[in-house]
Amino acid sequence: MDVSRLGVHDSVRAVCPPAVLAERLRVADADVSVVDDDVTGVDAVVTFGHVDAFVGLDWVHCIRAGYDDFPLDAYRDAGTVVTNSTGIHGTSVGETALGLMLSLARRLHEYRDAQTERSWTTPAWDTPFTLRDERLTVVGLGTLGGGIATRADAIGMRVDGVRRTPTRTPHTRTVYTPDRLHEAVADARFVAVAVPLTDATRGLIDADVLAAMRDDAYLVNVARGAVVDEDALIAALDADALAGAALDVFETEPLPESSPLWDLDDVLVTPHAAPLDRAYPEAVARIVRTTLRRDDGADVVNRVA
Ligand code: NDP
Ligand code: 7N6
Repeated sequence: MDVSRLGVHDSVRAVCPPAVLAERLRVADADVSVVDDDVTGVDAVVTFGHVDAFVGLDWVHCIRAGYDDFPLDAYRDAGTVVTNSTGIHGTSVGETALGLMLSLARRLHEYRDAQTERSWTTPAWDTPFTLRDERLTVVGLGTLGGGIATRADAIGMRVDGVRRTPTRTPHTRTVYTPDRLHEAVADARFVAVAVPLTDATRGLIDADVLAAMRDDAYLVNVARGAVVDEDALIAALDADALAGAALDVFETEPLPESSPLWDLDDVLVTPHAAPLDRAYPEAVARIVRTTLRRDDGADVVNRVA
């Protein structure tokens, strides 16, 4: 890609200081600067979020895997190439999801809560369990789902998955297509959601899917809040039709102070932080540098528009 002036948009501060990412990109053959919403001085931007002024630039690189809030048709109409950062979150989100499942099974969150009260408290004898041999269904088996499946398999969980392409992926036993979602979740102790937010996945985990899950099952959502019907989830938790949940993403972010999710014992709330990692800027920079070096007309990496 022939880019001589590359902007790093302020919004990347959601994962690292913009200057840090700019520094990583300076090794590329382009003039790199940190920019706000005024992008008149650059040909391309590396950004966390969409800004209308980006439409019409040569290239916009999103430092996230999810680009559901980017108006792709507008970018296409303007001839702006858009790329994303899928491929870099398998280890970080995989480890976070495993950590959340371990906390729920081994009751680690309870111990930390008790510690803040200086209270030496053990749980009811029959609440802790081990993840070994427990069933996990991962909905979406790409970078995130693969990262979760790999780590769950490594500690002896029995991993199934759901994706549109009906082929098995490493570390999974059975792969279901979305039309068999109810069957896929029915026996799982954990259901981990790792699909992109699209028209097909909005509200995918609805009241019916939650009802198809075991009463002692936990929902883990590291994808996008709107993939899960949050009211239906809260109702299922209130009715003890689910054991709990670990949620990194929400329909409204930050999660409003009034949300009942904050107060539920077996709900772990993390602030859309599952992939945070000091290595994040370098991982993004590797993708961007690869595309910057392409002058052979080959497809740019991770192109979504
Ligand atoms: P990938 O493109 O690598 O994987 C997406 C997977 O979802 C593929 O296995 C795809 O398989 C499957 N899929 C797509 N549509 C459906 C559907 N309708 N039903 C079932 N499966 C489906 O994306 P990533 O793993 O990199 O990221 C996934 C999403 O996770 C991102 O779009 C983003 O929204 C979110 N994310 C959240 C993070 C966080 O901070 N919590 C961090 C990173 C990502 P197939 O094509 O065969 O269906
Ligand atoms: C960074 C989150 C993604 O889609 O939502 C994530 O990649 C990024 C804090």
